Amino acid sequence: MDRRSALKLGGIIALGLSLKPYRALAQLSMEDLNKMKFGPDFLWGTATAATQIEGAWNEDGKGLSIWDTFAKKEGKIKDGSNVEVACDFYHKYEEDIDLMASLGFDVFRFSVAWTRILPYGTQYVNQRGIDFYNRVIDYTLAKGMQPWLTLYHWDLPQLLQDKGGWANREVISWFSEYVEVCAKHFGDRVKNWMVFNEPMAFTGLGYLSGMHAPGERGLNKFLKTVHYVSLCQAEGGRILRKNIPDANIGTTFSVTAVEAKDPSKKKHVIAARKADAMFNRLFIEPSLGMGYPIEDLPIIKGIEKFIEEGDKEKLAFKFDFIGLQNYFRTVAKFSLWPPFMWANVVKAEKLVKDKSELTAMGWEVSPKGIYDIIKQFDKYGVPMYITENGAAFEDHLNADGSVHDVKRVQFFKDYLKNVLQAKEEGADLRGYFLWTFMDNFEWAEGYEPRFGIVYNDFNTQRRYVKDSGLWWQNFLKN
Ligand code: GBH
Repeated sequence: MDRRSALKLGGIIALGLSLKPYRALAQLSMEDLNKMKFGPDFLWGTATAATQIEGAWNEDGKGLSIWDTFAKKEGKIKDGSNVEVACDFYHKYEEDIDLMASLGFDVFRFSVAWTRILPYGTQYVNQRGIDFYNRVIDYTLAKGMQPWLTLYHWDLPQLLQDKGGWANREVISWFSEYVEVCAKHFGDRVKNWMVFNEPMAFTGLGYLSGMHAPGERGLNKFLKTVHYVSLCQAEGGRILRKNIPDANIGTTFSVTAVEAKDPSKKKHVIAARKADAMFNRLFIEPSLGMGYPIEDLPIIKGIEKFIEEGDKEKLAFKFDFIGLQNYFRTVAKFSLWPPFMWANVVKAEKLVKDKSELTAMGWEVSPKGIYDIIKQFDKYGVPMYITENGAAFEDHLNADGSVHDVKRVQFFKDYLKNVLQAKEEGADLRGYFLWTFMDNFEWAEGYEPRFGIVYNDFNTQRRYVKDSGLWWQNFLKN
């Protein structure tokens, strides 16, 4: 190649680099991933959920949740496991919170099991359930961490499901009662609240695809749950505000950066717009007073028949923050299946060169996706936290108690660099909570996928800090 064409080529490459922020990121050295770069007030935490860790499924007056019953149905959980014991956090919470604190986290995000507080769903309050969360909250505070409380992480009381669950409009009063009880008992010490964990996931997987509890399928039922859950989302916010005026109130969303399979083809672009409306916009936009994204997602038009007078106003609530939960990006394409949607996602294994680039969940490692989705959500103008981000990889526990989870460490570094990039470009991002503290019950996947920075031996319930946990400890002490 002569000098002139070499220069020209260099210029083209340089232009490519300057246009793509992610390319530039590759030049960041490891030392650049310094905790202080995120700012002195940025919060670092670990996240968990009641059903996934607590166990003690029928202890101290707890009622049955839809996951207690669903997990015991034939063929619902991949490894045939259930949630009776999980990580036994119910009895081991002191040890676990000690460990979290020793790793250096500011925040412990956990969820309350509705069925410990109100075993029958409504009315009778179980004091022993209240006592348990009081112990967890007090211990967290005593260890110098902030408790961040999720009200609902997918474990509806079975007795309420028997009456239709989230597809029954009465759920608004059931949920309101539950929120009120939690606010009254915990609001003096808990100042950071999340109403829901991923409404799209528990309505979509629970009432549309049927892969999660309660395992129902059907577009109409799903649309009902979308509307009633949206009303509960805002109502939950109002109840918290009324009871705890100084609370920081939010809710969390599963989010994924959506790209078209071929951006030059209109049919794929339209499919991507639909996928984005479905996965990312369905629950946040009504809360902002924007209504449902029906125009970009015609398949949900049927939701209108469930909207009653006065609902439009009730859907809105001014959240103090939103929690973004991100694992992978999505590539969408035109598709004849499913009918009326005419859009589907490209399977992750088709996006990668080989399987080693997938996590144990079969998800594509796609760090730039978290940058893209933060930038997209920043446009809504609400302060943001990453309330979940992490990965499952196969782990091996060595005889000396070590777990060399190299891939997980790399995953966190790559995603964090992209989070930092978005923050440095001005996104209103205030904290990052990883998913998750220890290996736990991964819903329909059972106990096989390990997401923890702490390894759990489910036979002995012994915890072992993985290399990723040590990496975090080092990063946080900086
Ligand atoms: C989170 O779900 C959960 O909050 C957590 O409990 C879980 O353990 C963790 O991640 C790891 O899986 O819109 O219906 O098509 C995140 C995984 C990604 C699952 C988005 C639902 C959307 C399904 N979610 N996905 S849907």
